[in-house]
Amino acid sequence: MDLGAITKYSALHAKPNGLILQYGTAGFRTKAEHLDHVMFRMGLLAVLRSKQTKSTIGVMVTASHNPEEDNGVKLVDPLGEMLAPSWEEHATCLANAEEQDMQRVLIDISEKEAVNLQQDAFVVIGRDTRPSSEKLSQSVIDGVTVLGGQFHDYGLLTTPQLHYMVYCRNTGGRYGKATIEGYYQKLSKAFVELTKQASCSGDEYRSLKVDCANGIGALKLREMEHYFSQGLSVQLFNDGSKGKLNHLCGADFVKSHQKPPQGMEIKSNERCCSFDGDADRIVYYYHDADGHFHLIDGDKIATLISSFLKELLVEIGESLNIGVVQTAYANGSSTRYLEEVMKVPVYCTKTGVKHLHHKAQEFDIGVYFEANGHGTALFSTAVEMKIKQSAEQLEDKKRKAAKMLENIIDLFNQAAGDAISDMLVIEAILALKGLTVQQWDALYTDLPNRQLKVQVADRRVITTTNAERQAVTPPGLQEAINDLVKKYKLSRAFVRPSGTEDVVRVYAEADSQESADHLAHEVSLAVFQLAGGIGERPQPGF
Ligand code: NG1
Ligand code: ZN
Repeated sequence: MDLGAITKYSALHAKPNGLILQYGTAGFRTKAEHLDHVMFRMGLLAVLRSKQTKSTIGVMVTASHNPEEDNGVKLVDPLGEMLAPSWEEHATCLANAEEQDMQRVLIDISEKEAVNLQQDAFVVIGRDTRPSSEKLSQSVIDGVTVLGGQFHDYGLLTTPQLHYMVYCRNTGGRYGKATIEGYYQKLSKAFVELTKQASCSGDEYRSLKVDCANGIGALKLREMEHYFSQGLSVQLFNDGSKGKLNHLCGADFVKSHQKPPQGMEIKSNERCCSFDGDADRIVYYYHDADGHFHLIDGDKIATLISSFLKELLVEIGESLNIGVVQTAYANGSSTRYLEEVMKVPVYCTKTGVKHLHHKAQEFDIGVYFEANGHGTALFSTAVEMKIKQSAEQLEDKKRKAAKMLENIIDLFNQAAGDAISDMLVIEAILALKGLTVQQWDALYTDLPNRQLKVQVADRRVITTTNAERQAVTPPGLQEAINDLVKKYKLSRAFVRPSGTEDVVRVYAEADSQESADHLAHEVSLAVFQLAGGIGERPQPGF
């Protein structure tokens, strides 16, 4: 380590005094102007992690669905996963070290993790379309270079594309080529082969409106469009040419407001979807003939996908174990449908895709989705081999099903939830099954629900257990929630501290929207009273 050079460069990316940030579920996220030192230091940390794992490490500069003024950064581990927990702690320590302590913290991390400093390091970098992202990713590069790491800057990428690049580079090219064309070709080839099997044709099945949140998804979808245009025609909205990133549009807006994005004309029964700002989330929706808006969230996406995979397995005659992984935010109707009708086992983990991803790896086929539309399906290597063999050996109908499954395996981004990849999977399944968006929506009816936020002095006073479905502290809160839930039919409610915002999140569902709204409000009041609410008391009405 050239300590002199580190000190010199670090001073050019000086930390504002007293600023404390936490590496949360999605890395660091805050106002862009506070992040320069964090970026430089994450460049340093990525080099250490790369040396330790003897693998390529990714650094993504994005704040996903947050407002345009925010930014963020997260590190991507060798197989495309989120950073290992002990390194998240190192990231927090390094980001918060005052200028004079930074070197010591860096040396401490190397020693604790037994990093061989002589080892080569390679880091790949991607960024979203925020005005602040280019300069911030340059600060990451400064950090990488000052520690002697090699790097490749991919420039503008969706978050899942960066995960894909990392995965490809660390699997010797077996998974795919670590280039943007490699990504487009791999996915499009699988999609086009898959949709060739569909008997239904016509524009109804083959056209889709996409709200790109004025983000990177628009750029990448436009580049990719002609690769898959024989199977699907996409019409892009909120493509960044005028509107502001994530403002009144995008998957997070549509999901949380349960209404369509601005800037998109929707005719009745047209199939529409929204990406978020870094294109790792997707939700679908449509207007029915009466002009009512219907949201098809991550839970219904998981249901469509897992049902289809199960059907294919039955056709091939393979009894592989398939599991669906959700969080406490999954709509109760989806869990019931999957378990009771589909007979697919469902598991609940804490919020944050790393928890879902981890759990999904326990199955031959693990489908995981957050209700907000972030998810994918994972296939074990053994399953992939088995399916490839079946596709060679089986006869006629079985062979066709095995071929489809083979294409689906290629189409899913195994490294991360990916809006583009999920969109193509969904479009293929709808075409193959001849399902309209309304028929898909009709699989089950969502229980009305409401999500609220409560401001408290210190959200860490709330601790939870049972995959965040029960509060352990503060004392009395869970009892209060239990009493409130009893007042409503088909009801459920829970609270948890957000990992990405300084708020406590409240979720409630019940047999009617009115009940869900009331319950959510009453639970908010309980949080406000028992967990140190600040500011104005939560008011009823939304
Ligand atoms: P927090 O702020 O911890 O609730 C949110 C989402 C997560 C996940 C992360 C990362 C909800 C309720 N929470 O986390 O699912 O996507 O952001 O972006 O949607
Ligand atoms: Zn995102």
